[in-house]
Amino acid sequence: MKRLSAILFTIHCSLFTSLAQPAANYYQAADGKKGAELKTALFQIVSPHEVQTYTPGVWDAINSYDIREDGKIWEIYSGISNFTPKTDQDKGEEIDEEGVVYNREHVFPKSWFNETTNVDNYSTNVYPMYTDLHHLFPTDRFANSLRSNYPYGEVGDKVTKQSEGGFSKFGRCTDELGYKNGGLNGRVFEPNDEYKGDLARVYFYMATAYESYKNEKGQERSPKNWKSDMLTSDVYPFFIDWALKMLLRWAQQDPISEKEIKRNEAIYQIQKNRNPFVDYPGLEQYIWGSSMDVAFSYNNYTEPQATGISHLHRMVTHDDAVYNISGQRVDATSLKKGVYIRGGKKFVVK
Ligand SMILES: [Ca+2]
Repeated sequence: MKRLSAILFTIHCSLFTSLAQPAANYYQAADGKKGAELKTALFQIVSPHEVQTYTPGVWDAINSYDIREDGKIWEIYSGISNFTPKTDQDKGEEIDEEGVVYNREHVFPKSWFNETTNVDNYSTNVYPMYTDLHHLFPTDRFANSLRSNYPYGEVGDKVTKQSEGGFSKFGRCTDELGYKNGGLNGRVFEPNDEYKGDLARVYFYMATAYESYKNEKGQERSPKNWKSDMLTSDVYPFFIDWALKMLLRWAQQDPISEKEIKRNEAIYQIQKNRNPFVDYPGLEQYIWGSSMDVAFSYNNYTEPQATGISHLHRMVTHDDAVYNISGQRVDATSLKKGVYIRGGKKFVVK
C-alpha cells in the first residue's frame, strides 16, 4: 500500500512538475517537524506576504489567473456564469439575479477577523488578511449573497436557498455534520463538490499563515481575536472538531487540481508566498490527521495513505463522454447552454 501511494504520488508529480516549481529550498525549514510544530514552521515560511491593494490589486490579480479555458472568469459559486473579465465586474449596483456580475469573495469571511479599526476608512477590513489572494475568489454576486458569512458545511434535506440547479446550497446542516447553533442544526453554505477540496485547502492555509500578524495599526494580533462557529479561537488546532473533520474529508474527496496548482503559482508570483497544502497533497494529515506522529520530510515527502474515503467524483478523461460541471454525465447530443467537461477540459455551449 505504501508502495502504491508512492507510485501514485510519483505520477501526480510528473503530471504537474512543470507547473509547481517552488523556489529552491522554500520548505526546507519545515523538515523534520510534525503536528502543531509543523504548522508553526510553515507559518514562518509563508508569512508575511507582499500585501496587495483591494482595488485595483485584487481585481487585477483574479482577472489575470482565475480564467477558464474559454477566456471567461472561473467563478466558483454558480454553475451558469459566463463572465467576461473586467467587463462583468461588480460595480456595486443592486443585483437580484444570478449570472449578471462577479465580485470578490473572501471565502474565509472577513467579518470573522473580528476587529474594528478605523484607519484609511477600512473600518472592518483587516489587513493583511483582507487582500490575501489565497482566499479571495471571483464569485457570482447573487450566489455569493446566499452565503453571507455563514460557515461552510453540508446542507440537509431542507435547502433554504440555492444557486441555479443546486450548484451551491444554503440551509440547515445535516445531522451527521454535528454542528449546532441555538440547539438546532446550524445554518451553512455548501459549495459544489468540485470546489470543496479547493476551499478546504484555503482554510488550512488561513489556519497556517496567521499564527500571528500585525494589523494596519502595527499592533500584534493572532487568531485568538477571530470569531466563527468553525474556529476554536486558538492557534492550534484552530478549527472546531466538526469543521476540522469535514475539511479533512473534503480535501481527501476532492484532490488537488491543476486549477489550484496554477493559481498557487500565479499568487506566488504576485504576493510571494505559497499555499503549502496545494504543494503537498495530504499535508493537512501531518498537522491534524492520520500522520501527526510522522515527521515532514523535505527530501522524501510521502503522501499519507488513503483512509478509504472515495473521491466525490472523478473526471473521465479517456473517452468522449460529456459531464456537467457537477460531474454528472449528460447526453452529448442535446446540450443546453452551459459549461461542460470533455476529456478533462471545459467548454461552453452558448
Ligand atoms: Ca476541486
